[in-house]
This record gives sequence, C-alpha cells and structure tokens, in this order.
Amino acid sequence: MTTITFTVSVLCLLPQSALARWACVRACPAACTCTQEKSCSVLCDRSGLAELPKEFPCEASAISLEKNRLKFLSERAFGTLPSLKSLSLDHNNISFITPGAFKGLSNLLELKMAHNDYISYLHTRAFTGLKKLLRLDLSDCNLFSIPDRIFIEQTALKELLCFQNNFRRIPGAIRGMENLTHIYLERNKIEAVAYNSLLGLGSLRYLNLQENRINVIHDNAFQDLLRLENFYLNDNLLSDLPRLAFRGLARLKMLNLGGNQLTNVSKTWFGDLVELEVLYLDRNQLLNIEEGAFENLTSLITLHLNSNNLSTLPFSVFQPIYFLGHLYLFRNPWECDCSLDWLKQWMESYKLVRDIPCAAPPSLAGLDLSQVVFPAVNGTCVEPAELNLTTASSETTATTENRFNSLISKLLQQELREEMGNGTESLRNDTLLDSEEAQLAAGVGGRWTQSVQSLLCFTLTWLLFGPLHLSDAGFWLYCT
Ligand SMILES: *C1O[C@H](CO)[C@@H](O)[C@H](O)[C@H]1NC(C)=O
Ligand SMILES: *[C@@H]1O[C@H](CO)[C@@H](O)[C@H](O)[C@H]1NC(C)=O
Ligand SMILES: *[C@@H]1O[C@H](CO)[C@@H](O)[C@H](O)[C@H]1NC(C)=O
Ligand SMILES: *[C@@H]1O[C@H](CO)[C@@H](O)[C@H](O)[C@H]1NC(C)=O
Ligand SMILES: *[C@@H]1O[C@H](CO)[C@@H](O)[C@H](O)[C@H]1NC(C)=O
Ligand SMILES: *[C@@H]1O[C@H](CO)[C@@H](O)[C@H](O)[C@H]1NC(C)=O
Ligand SMILES: *[C@@H]1O[C@H](CO)[C@@H](O)[C@H](O)[C@H]1NC(C)=O
Ligand SMILES: *[C@@H]1O[C@H](CO)[C@@H](O)[C@H](O)[C@H]1NC(C)=O
Ligand SMILES: CC(=O)N[C@H]1CO[C@H](CO)[C@@H](O)[C@@H]1O
Repeated sequence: MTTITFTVSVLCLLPQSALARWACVRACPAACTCTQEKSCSVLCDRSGLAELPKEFPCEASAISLEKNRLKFLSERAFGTLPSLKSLSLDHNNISFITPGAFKGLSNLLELKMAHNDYISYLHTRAFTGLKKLLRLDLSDCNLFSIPDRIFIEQTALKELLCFQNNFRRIPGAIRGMENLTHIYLERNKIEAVAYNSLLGLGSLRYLNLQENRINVIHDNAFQDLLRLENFYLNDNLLSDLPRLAFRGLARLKMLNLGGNQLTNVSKTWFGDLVELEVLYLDRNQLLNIEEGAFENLTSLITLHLNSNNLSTLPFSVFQPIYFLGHLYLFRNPWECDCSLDWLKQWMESYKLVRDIPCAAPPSLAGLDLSQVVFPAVNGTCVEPAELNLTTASSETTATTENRFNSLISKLLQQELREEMGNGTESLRNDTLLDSEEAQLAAGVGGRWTQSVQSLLCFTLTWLLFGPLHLSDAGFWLYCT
C-alpha cells in the first residue's frame, strides 16, 4: 500500500517539475544560464551585454544582469514576466530609463539598479507598473533629485536605498510613504532636514543620513518617526539641534550624532529616549553637557563622548545613576582636579571607563586620571591649593579613620610644602605613576628618609587599626 502511494506521488510531480525545468531552460537567453530549483532563475552576470536579451523565460522568478554594459531601457524592456520577483541591473552603464520600462513586471518585489554612474535623471513614470515593489536600490548612481511623484504606485515600498548620490535635499517623493521601514541616504549632499521632509513615515525603523552636509534641522522634523530604532546623523555639519529634536522617539535604540560641530548637549534633547541603548556624541566640540541631559536614558548601555573639548564632567550629569556599560572619554582636554574625583572612583569601581588622559593642570598633563591620587583631608578630596595646615589642625571631631587619613595627608603635605613651596604644583607630587613616582610622592630627599616615614606610617596604622588594614590599598598608597 505504501509502495503504491509513493509511486503515485512521484508520477504526479515528475511531469510538472520536468515541464517547468524545460520551460525555464527552453527560453533561456544565449548569454545566460537558467536554473530551475524552487523557481526559475536567470543569471546573465558579466556577459558583456550591451543590450537586453530579446526574450526571457516567462516563468522567470529572478533575473540578474549585473556587471554588463547596458545603457538604455526601452518601454516594456523585459516584456511581460508575471512571475518575476527580483531583478538586478547593478553595475551597468544605464543612463536612461524610458517611462514604462518596467511595465509587465507587476509582481516584482525587488529592483536593484545600484552603481550605474550615469543615471542622473529619472522620469516620473520610470517605475510605472511596479505596484508590489518592496525594495528599490538606486545607490551609487548620479542622481541629483527625483520627481516628487515618482513613487506614486510604489505604496508598498519598504526599503529605499539611495546612498552615494548627489541629493541636496531629502527627496520629497518619500513623504507619506507609510510602509517604508528603511531609508539609506548616506553620502549625499543634503544640507537641511525641513520640518516636512520626513512627514508620514510612521513605519520607519532605520534612517541613515550620515556623511551629508546637514547644518540645519528644523523644529519637529522627526516628529512622525515614532517607530525609529536606528538613526545615523553622524558626520554632518550640525552645530546645534532644535530644543525638542527627538521628542517622542521612544523606540530609538541607537542615535549617532558623532562627527558634527556640537558644543553643548542640551538637557531637552534626549528626554524621551527611554529605550536608547547606544548614543554617539564623539568627534564634536563639546564643551558643556547640561545637567540632566542623560536623565531619562534608562536603557543606555554605551555612551561615546570621546574626541571632544570636555575638560570636566560633573557627576550630576549622570544622575540618577542607572548607567551601565561603556563610557568613552578619551581625547578630551580633561582637567584632573577634585571635580573628577568621582570619575576616578567610577573607573576603579566599575571598570566601565578607561583612558582619561589629563590635559591640566600642567603638572598632570599626559597622565591618566587613573594614575592621579587626589589628596584627601577629613575624608574628602581637597584641592591642593586649599590644603593648608590651619585647615588640617582644626578637625577635632574627625572619626578615627578620618583622623588617620588626614594625619598622614598632613604629614605628607607639610613636607611637600616645605620642599616645593606652595600652589597647585605640589599636585604633581601626589601623583602615582609608578613606584618611582610613589617615592616622590612620599617625599624622598626631604627631611625624612622614606623608610622613616614608612615606619611611622605603619606604626600609626597598627596603633589605630591593627594589622588588618595594612592590606587596604588606600593605606598602602600612603605607606609605600
Ligand atoms: C607661595 O605662594 C606665595 C603667594 O602665592 C608666593 O609669594 C611664594 O613665592 C610661594 N612660595 C614658593 C616657594 O613658591
Ligand atoms: C557609459 O555611458 C557614458 C554615457 O552614456 C559614456 O560616456 C561612457 O563611455 C560609457 N562607459 C562605458 C564603459 O561604456
Ligand atoms: C502599505 O502596504 C499595505 C500592504 O502591504 C497596503 O495595504 C497599504 O495600502 C500600504 N500603505 C500605503 C500608504 O499605500
Ligand atoms: C553652551 O553653553 C554655555 C554655557 O552653558 C552657554 O554660555 C553657551 O551660550 C552655549 N552655547 C550654545 C551654542 O548653545
Ligand atoms: C524625563 O521624563 C520625565 C517623565 O516623562 C519628564 O517629566 C522629564 O521632563 C524628562 N526629563 C528631561 C530632562 O527631559
Ligand atoms: C576644540 O578643540 C579644538 C582643538 O583643540 C579647537 O580647534 C576648537 O576650536 C575647540 N572648539 C571649541 C568650541 O572650543
Ligand atoms: C588655610 O585655611 C584657612 C582656614 O580654612 C583659610 O582661611 C585660608 O585661606 C587657607 N589658606 C590658604 C593659603 O589656602
Ligand atoms: C571633618 O569632619 C567632621 C565630621 O564629619 C566635620 O564636623 C568637620 O567640620 C570636618 N572638618 C573639616 C576641616 O572639614
Ligand atoms: C620631589 C619632587 O619630585 N618634587 C617635584 C614636585 O613637583 C614639582 C612641580 O612639578 C617639581 O618641580 C618637583 O621637583
């Protein structure tokens, strides 16, 4: 019984698939290879074709004509191919598309025409008949603009690739295309994003505008992009953004503003970006980040602030603290004073931050923040300029630990003062670069030898805390 069923099913399928294979191959153009697997695909890449073949198999589901020398597409250039889903004309030399060239391809889903250096113009009816198109690739052509009504029939379009052309503005043709999910417009010459450039793009998840010349973004320009997840605005000429530029973009996961000319980060920009995971603000000229700027970024994992003009970073910028992940701060002129003490502690505690070279004070230039030891009096960081013996001796109510800390500080400080005079210069001597530096910090060459000082230090430690605390790194710094 099973044998019979098996035989029958083979008999039923065999003629059909054989017929299809025969039909696909029968009409195969001379320059092409045709194969019938699940569907009929016609491969004519690199065949030196200067003109389209006269006929394609009418079952054709995919046709590839990449890397030929095609110059011109006439009306109904491909005839009627109701099964055609995918057509690639990448890397040809097409300069003109006759209106109606694709008529007859009513089920085409994907059209690739990238890397045709001479397409500088498209007629309003260039894509007539392509009512089901989902993906259109016009990248690396030579387009300066496209007609506003060119996509009037392509209402289903999801992905539009137009990177590396000569657009000076965002094509008006995309306005209101509510099914678009991906727009690639990087490497054009776009100068502004107008309030209406991106209206009605409610499905958009990916927008790439990087490497343009955008210097102005109008108020509310992104207001309809409520589903946007990945947004590239990097490497443009932005020196400022509208107050509420990203209002409502609650699904945004990645925002790249790197490589612009921003000087301030406003606290109003990112208030709605509760899902943002990665924020790039690198390679700007940031001098200032407003308190609360990152306040609502409760999903943030990575923040790039490297290569800016930041000299300080108030702790309050990161409050409340939920920030977890990576913080990039290198290539900034950091002023390593007490206001960065919190950052140093972060570096040590969380290992999220690395590489914070100090540019100031001059005595610390070139050192990494992680190597700077801030003098502590009464348990809190004190600028060396403020440190003086009067202050230190007035702390009668200090706890034992504080007293110990400040006692050691005082001793060191007194010696340093005696040795180098006063002023911030002495901070240099509180810096531990390596063991040599540590010895300097302890005042080698001073009134005391290092060993006498160490002995005093250990003795004090022992007296006050017992041997346990000798393992404490903080005390080691003082004692070695
Ligand atoms: C200490 O500071 C005072 C006032 O700023 C200055 O006059 C003096 O020369 C300084 N001493 C040393 C040794 O640098
Ligand atoms: C491509 O087309 C342009 C203009 O139609 C022509 O100047 C150029 O020579 C062509 N290049 C090739 C390789 O055929
Ligand atoms: C979006 O696509 C769906 C089908 O995928 C279609 O019904 C709808 O009309 C399209 N939207 C627009 C604005 O054409
Ligand atoms: C940047 O912030 C500083 C200080 O808050 C302010 O003086 C300056 O005007 C701001 N600059 C811009 C371009 O917003
Ligand atoms: C953070 O979100 C709250 C609640 O949505 C809002 O009231 C506040 O203004 C936001 N903060 C900023 C800096 O936008
Ligand atoms: C940032 O620093 C660079 C080089 O250090 C300098 O040329 C530029 O003018 C600075 N920008 C601002 C806004 O201070
Ligand atoms: C030393 O400390 C006292 C008391 O806090 C303060 O009034 C004085 O200005 C300090 N001196 C220096 C040079 O900072
Ligand atoms: C040291 O700390 C104690 C208690 O925390 C405080 O009362 C005192 O004012 C502090 N002294 C100085 C000089 O800051
Ligand atoms: C002992 C020692 O190295 N002192 C140095 C402290 O810092 C000043 C300024 O950098 C130097 O001039 C001293 O030689």
